[in-house]
Amino acid sequence: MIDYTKYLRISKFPLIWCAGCGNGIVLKSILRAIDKIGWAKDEICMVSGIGCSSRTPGYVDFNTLHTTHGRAIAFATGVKMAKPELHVIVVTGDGDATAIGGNHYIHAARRNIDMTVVIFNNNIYGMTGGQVSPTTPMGMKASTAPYGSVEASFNISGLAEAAGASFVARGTVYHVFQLDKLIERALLKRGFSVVEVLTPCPTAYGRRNRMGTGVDMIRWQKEHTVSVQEAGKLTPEQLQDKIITGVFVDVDRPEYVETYQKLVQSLRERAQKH
Ligand SMILES: Cc1ncc(C[n+]2csc(CCOP(=O)(O)OP(=O)(O)O)c2C)c(N)n1
Ligand code: SF4
Repeated sequence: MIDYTKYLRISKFPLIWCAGCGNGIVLKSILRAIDKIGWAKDEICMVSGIGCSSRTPGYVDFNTLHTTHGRAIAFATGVKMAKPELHVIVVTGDGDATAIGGNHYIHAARRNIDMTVVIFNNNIYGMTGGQVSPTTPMGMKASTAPYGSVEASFNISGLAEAAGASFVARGTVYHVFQLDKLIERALLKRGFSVVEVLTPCPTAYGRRNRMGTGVDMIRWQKEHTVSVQEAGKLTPEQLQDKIITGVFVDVDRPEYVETYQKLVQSLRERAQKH
């Protein structure tokens, strides 16, 4: 059994997350994956933007950066370029990563820079009280959509896949054993890896949409998700109200820092010859 306290900044507790919030489940899943891999704390840099989920680096005893809203991947890119030996992990919300930070998200995937982005997708802006986010499903309520959102929502895993990420997976806090494995695989993948985690926000999303307690919302995940393997056997009608989980992409592509360093090296050698 893992000793979580080894990885936590106990002085920062109690944490700010509401009762029934799924963020703590994701945090523990990340810690179990790191513990299994066996990385030393100082080999890791965890970066976040702003949001409830983005408070995560405050609670862990790695090298950590709590940056500005939407800019976690941009800061993480700088860290990885300056210190390629670090294992860079970004923890971010659906709003942070795909609204204000959407541009950084797609271009980091396109570059295939070696980092892992764990997106806590609670379908809402939790920290600021429940504004609509790019993943709020159409028809669901938010403080800025009191009659239901009229916008189509993003498939944020699909977006990373289309943009060129090396590893893309979606899990839930209900399927926690699967989540541990998805995060472990993403951390070990060389290149840009994404794990989208569906996690309940009972306070800003569930309450407004009458989804019950955090436990009810986790039960909802159990009933409304199917694995990629199962999905292949279902008709479009059967899939209509289902969210697909599992690994969508696991490919090897040239990694950005390595490609950049090779270029620098070849230019240095050329300069020495002349
Ligand atoms: C430039 C800027 N714009 C807006 C904000 C306000 N703000 C802080 S967190 C946040 C939304 C966070 O939502 P999300 O990323 O989904 O994370 P969650 O809180 O749901 O985990 C916003 C709009 C800010 N801090 N900075
Ligand atoms: S507002 Fe939502 S996301 Fe934020 S801590 Fe509370 S339950 Fe979690």
